[in-house]
This record gives sequence, structure tokens and C-alpha cells, in this order.
Amino acid sequence: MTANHSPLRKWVDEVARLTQPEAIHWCTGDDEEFADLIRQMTDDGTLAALNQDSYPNCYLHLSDPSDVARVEHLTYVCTERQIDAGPNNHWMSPADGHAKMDALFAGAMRGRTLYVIPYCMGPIDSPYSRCGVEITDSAYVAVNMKLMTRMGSAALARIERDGSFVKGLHSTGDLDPERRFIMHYPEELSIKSIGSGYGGNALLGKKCHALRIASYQARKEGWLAEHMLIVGIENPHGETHYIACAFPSACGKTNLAMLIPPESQPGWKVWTLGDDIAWLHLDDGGTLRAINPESGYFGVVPGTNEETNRNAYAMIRHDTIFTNVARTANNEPWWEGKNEGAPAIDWQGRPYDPANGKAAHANSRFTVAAQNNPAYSRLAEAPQGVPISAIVFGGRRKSVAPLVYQAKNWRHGVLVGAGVASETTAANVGKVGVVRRDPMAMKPFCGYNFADYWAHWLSFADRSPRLPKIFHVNWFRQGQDGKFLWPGFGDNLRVLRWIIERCEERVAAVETAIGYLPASGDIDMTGLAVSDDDMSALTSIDEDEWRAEIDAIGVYLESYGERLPDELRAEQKRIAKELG
Ligand code: GTP
Ligand code: SPV
Ligand code: MN
Repeated sequence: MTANHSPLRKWVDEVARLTQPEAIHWCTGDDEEFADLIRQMTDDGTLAALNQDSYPNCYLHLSDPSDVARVEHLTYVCTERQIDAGPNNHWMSPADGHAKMDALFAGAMRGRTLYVIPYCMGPIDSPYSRCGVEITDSAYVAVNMKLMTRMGSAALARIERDGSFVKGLHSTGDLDPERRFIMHYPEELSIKSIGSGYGGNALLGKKCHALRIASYQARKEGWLAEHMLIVGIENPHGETHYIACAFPSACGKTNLAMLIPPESQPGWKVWTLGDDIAWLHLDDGGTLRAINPESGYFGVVPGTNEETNRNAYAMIRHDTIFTNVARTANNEPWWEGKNEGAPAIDWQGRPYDPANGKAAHANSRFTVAAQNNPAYSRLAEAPQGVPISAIVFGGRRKSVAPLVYQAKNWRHGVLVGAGVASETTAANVGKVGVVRRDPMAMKPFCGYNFADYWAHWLSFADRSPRLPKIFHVNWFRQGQDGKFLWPGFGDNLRVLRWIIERCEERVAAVETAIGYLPASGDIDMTGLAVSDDDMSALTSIDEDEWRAEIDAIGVYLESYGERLPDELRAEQKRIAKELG
């Protein structure tokens, strides 16, 4: 397969001249190609077959130990003017960015195969979908892109029809962290990434395209590209509400998207539309509709077990690529929190020794096609997407943020999103557990100035009277003893039910300066052993803490300077005043 599309052919030729590959392979995306690539990688050691009796078609990839997570400090947005990238991004001029990257790419693919990967983000026939082409020298990237996106001939046909695509150039380079950069050129709709073979750094359709580049396009075109799961909650009468939730990396999106209702909630069903990214558009009637641009999951493995996430546990028992987990003596994958088996070989391929730390890397991941998910929604492939009833922001916070609260209106909701703070996780290299602002869970992913992004969010209020209600949740509140106060996982359905009741205006709430909180007894606690004291800690606010929090949000917002929308500043001041 090659392209008739001449701009694509021309670009592939240019890249081949620069990078000097030994061969060029145009990916068709068919099953035979996938099987060939897997065979090739098990032969050369990139993948190891896991126990094929208990884990059929499952493979393990161990990445370089220096290359196990996203690298925010090496990720850049290259716009002509630095102010357009904003204080939220590392910046380089496009000219400098290209010069730096082209020097690193020169000859980078010598002796390797260059794969051309046409892909479509979103259902092939959706007006909301967008295409891209990733050029890479990694077969691991090619098979992951096959599981995560609509990849191959159908995407190429759409590219030829549309005439446009996002250009993504990737090479694993020499994996030297000194020569690792992830560069975005939103004004040219292009990406260059070198020196990492890992997840969000290398699978360019995901964070690089579907969030950083797409968020930039979305602002120009009047839609939103967000770090959100999309989930359908069906009540016992068969009515379904769709909810989109933005939580920072490793803060519970995949788990919430495929939640299993507790036994005490009979008749409730949960359907997964997406677990990481949502593209949201207003339709002609003013309803906000969401599609998931991806078609597979690149999910956190540790903590996944029969109790926490039975759907995921079943889904990753076959046809799954594991990255950086441990192995048992009988060659099954193993990770912390699996609650089954014991590690024999760790994620670096060494005999397991607790003195070396965890057996599986904290950011070890599974890659699996969405169709494997027992809770996959039949509307997940709908070209028009699904109508969103509620937008939920959240973070991982030991203190301050209650279990759930509702913003008073859209403008207040934008402030709630802009003020999200969360403890850092292993999804990025660097310190874990440090609270930082992560507005809309997009700190690492917004491809332009956050001040302009908030203005864009605010602008939706003038465009539709039917926008979703906005909420904030925190599953990670801790008691004095350092234990989580809320059981989380399946029991989060109880909180989603309150959210839905609020959307349907069927339940009252307690009004506070920071928003509406659930009244005592309004979250269904049937069959749950959370003490009254813990529940009241979870569903109340400490005004002193919140005065400090709202002040800190004010200081954070002001760091965006002149471009900060006055409306957002006014909203922060209103709440500060109400708190007194
Ligand atoms: P990314 O893929 O990095 O964007 O992460 P994510 O937001 O999809 O997070 P994920 O659902 O994979 O969860 C990350 C970690 O948090 C896992 O170890 C989960 O077991 C844990 N976790 C998820 N939901 C809950 C919850 O409700 N309570 C608690 N205590 N832990 C949770
Ligand atoms: C995240 O870090 O938010 C992820 C994993 O979903 S990655 O694909 O590496 O970005
Ligand atoms: Mn994510």
C-alpha cells in the first residue's frame, strides 16, 4: 500500500531522505500485518510471549528503564509567539524547534524500517473525527496504534478524501534522555518526537494529536478536546445519562469508565464510551455531544483486580500487550494489587527482589482494543457521539476537596475546573505525591495558553442554554491514619447517582460558597460501611482551608497575567468574598 495523496507521499519522501531508513512499510492495519509485526518482535526480543494458555495472545514489552513515563519537562509547544503557548507550556520557536529536531532525526532510522501509519481519531464516518499519519521506526508503536486507533487503509482513504492530516514524526532514537524531546507545532498541525518509545511520548495519536494539537484546533473551530473519560450510566428503568469526567493522569478515569455497580445497586448498568480523551461539540440544538477519538485503552495496570475493576481484569486476559509489568514463575503477568500469584521476574527482567523496589513499574500499562471491554457501549462508535448530562472534574487530594460538589452555573464550573489541584503520579517522570494545579486535568496536554483556553470554555455559556451541569469529585480523601475515607471504585456509582439526580433536578442540596454539597442521606449508602464521622468529613468543607484554597487559586490565575479572562477573576473574587 502507498498513498495517491501527493502531500503525504512527498512528506514520506522528505522524511526518508532525512532519516535514511533501510525499508519503508505502509501499514494497512489488517490482522495479518499485526500478526507479522508481533512475530517479528517476539523474534527480536522487543516482545515476550506470556503464558498462552492462561493469557492467550498476550505479550510483554519491557521498555528502557529510563523510558517509562511521559516527560513533561521535555515536551514543548512551538508557536510563533511564546505568549500563545502560555506559561503552562515549555516553548521554543518553530524555527528553533525544527532545527533542533531535524538535527536529531538526521540518519536516525539507519538500519531500521520506517513505518507509515495512517490513523483516524474517532469513528471513520464521524464528522467530528480527524486523521493523522505517524511515521515511526518502532514496530511496538505500530501495533499499539493498531489497538488504540482506527489505523490503516480506511484511515488512508479518509485522508485522501479530506485532503488534510496531522503529521507526526517519531523515532526511538538512541533512548538517551539527553536527546529526548516531544515537540508540537500546532500552527502547522505537526508533531516531532524522538528518544522515547513509551506511551504518550511515542503513540502520537493520543496525547500529542488528540489533546495538544486538537485542543488548539478545537479553540479555532469552536469545540473542546479534553482529557476526559465518557461513561453511560443506565438506571433500572433503562434510561441512560452520559457523563464526561476529567481527572489527571492515574487518578481513576479508566476505572470509572468501566465501573461495576455494587450488589446493593441492583438494576444499574455502566457502559464505557471512552477512558481517556473526549472530543466535545455543540450540536444544532445546543446539546454538547462527545465522541472518543480512541478505539483502545492504554491503561494503568497496578491496582487492577477482580474487586477493583472486574471488567478490566477480564479484558486484559487475552489479546493484550503489557508494558513494564512483572512475571510469575509460570510466565503470567504480575503487578502490585493483582491479588493473585507472585512475582518471579521484575519489570526490568531481573529475578524479583523486594530490595529493588516494586515488581511491576508503578506506571506499567496494558494496551488493549476497546472491543475487549465487556462494558463497551453500543453507542461508542456512533458518528454523532452521545449527549453529555454532566461534566465532572476531579483530583487526587488527601484533604480540602470534598467527595463531591456542584458548581452553581457554567461560569462557576469553569473556575472549578481551572482550580483543580492534584497530587502528581507516576504517569510523568519526576516526584510523585506533590500537589500541583492541573486545570481541567489538562496541565500536560493543553496545546496553547491556559488563559485563552479558559476564555474558550467560558464562551460556551453564550452559545447554548442547555450546557451540562458541572461537578467536582475527590475519591482520594484520607483520614488521620492515612487511609482513604471513601471506598472508591464500584462505590463511586453512588456519587454518580447523586450527580444524575442533580441533573434531573430531583434532589435538593446544601448551598455553600464553593457550590452545592449533598445533604445528609442523599448519597445512597445501602450496604456500605462508612462511619457517620467519615461521611460528614467527606461531605462538608472546612471554611479556613477553603479561604486559603480560593486565595491560592486567585494567585495561580493571576500568574496568567493580562490574558486571564475578567469573568474568571470576578468569579474567584465572588467566592472569596462569600467565604469572608
Ligand atoms: P491515565 O491513564 O494515566 O490517564 O490514568 P486514569 O485516570 O485512567 O487512572 P486509572 O483509572 O488507571 O487509575 C489509576 C490508579 O488509581 C490505579 O492504580 C487505580 O487502582 C487507582 N484508582 C482508580 N479509581 C480509584 C478509586 O476510586 N479509589 C482509589 N482509592 N483508587 C482508585
Ligand atoms: C496519561 O499519562 O494521562 C496517560 C498515559 O493516559 S500516556 O499515554 O503515557 O499519556
Ligand atoms: Mn490519560
